[in-house]
Amino acid sequence: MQKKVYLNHDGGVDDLISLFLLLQMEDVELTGVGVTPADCYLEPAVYASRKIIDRFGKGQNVEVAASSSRGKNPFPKDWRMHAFFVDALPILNESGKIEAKLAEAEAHEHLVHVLRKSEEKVTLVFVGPLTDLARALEIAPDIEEKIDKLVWMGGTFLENGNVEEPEHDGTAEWNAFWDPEAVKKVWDSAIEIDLIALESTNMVPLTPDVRDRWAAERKDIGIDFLGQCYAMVPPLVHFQTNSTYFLWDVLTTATIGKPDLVKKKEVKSIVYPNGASQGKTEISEDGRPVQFVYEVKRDAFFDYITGLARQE
Ligand code: AGV
Ligand code: CA
Repeated sequence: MQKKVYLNHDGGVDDLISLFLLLQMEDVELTGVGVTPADCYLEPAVYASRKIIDRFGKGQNVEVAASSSRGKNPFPKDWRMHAFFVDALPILNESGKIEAKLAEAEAHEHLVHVLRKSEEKVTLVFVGPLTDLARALEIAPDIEEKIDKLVWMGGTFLENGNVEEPEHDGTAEWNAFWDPEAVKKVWDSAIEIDLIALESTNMVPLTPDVRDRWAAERKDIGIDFLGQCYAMVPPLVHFQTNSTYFLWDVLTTATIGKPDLVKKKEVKSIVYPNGASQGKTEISEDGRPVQFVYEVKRDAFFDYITGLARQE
């Protein structure tokens, strides 16, 4: 039987690749996609999503819903531009038309509709901020029982997160920082959470050897798509900077198709909803349980996503 999955992403390169890879997983039924204008601009991210479904969805019928959510702390513009680059790739524009449907509802309402009409429980994959889930829970608390679990790329228990912004102490991860109150709202629910935090994503940086491998196999159209997308973002070469790219969301998505790529353990965690540490997640006895991913089989992960991408 296929596992039902709903994806909410925020239009980065690894977000759009996550959509592409979910569409390739045979044991996954993708029930819908929401797009949050956090680490992207909304319009190109929605277009790119619909074009990826058309080009690589093998006829699957998946609706895309645009989010009306706005975060407290906006992402840097340079990063948000990536969605324009992916949307403009010739491979996504060859047909000259878009068939995948744009939902009439806003993304948080769309999520409610999809969950309410599903007979089975649905796994939520959020690879951006949690705003749409928090808003969905607000207007429809009944959806909680339809959620199998939430698999979220976000947070960290490390001393340093990846936010480098004025008025912040640097302890948060960006998806949590964009809307810390949404994280709090979700933390206060009873939803089971798999947390793919920076501890594990730090183990899968984009490196030149990975790019070389995709370049060597570029004759395959799916691998070429990976290579083209990851040509837009800076790899880890000599040292890590604030812009260095990791496969954050792709690791998160890969745990859906191949859970044994990672190791998890239960920890209890709280989140700081405001102040200089806003968005910081912390291990605390007073916290709620999360299944924390702390280790990745790095080579097996890259083999898995490369194999999934291959079209022939
Ligand atoms: O914090 C990681 C999240 C992931 O969902 N995003 C990127 C991934 O899609 C924000 C982010 C942190 N550092 C970045 C980010 C960077 N250097 N470039 C682009 N986005
Ligand atoms: Ca993201």
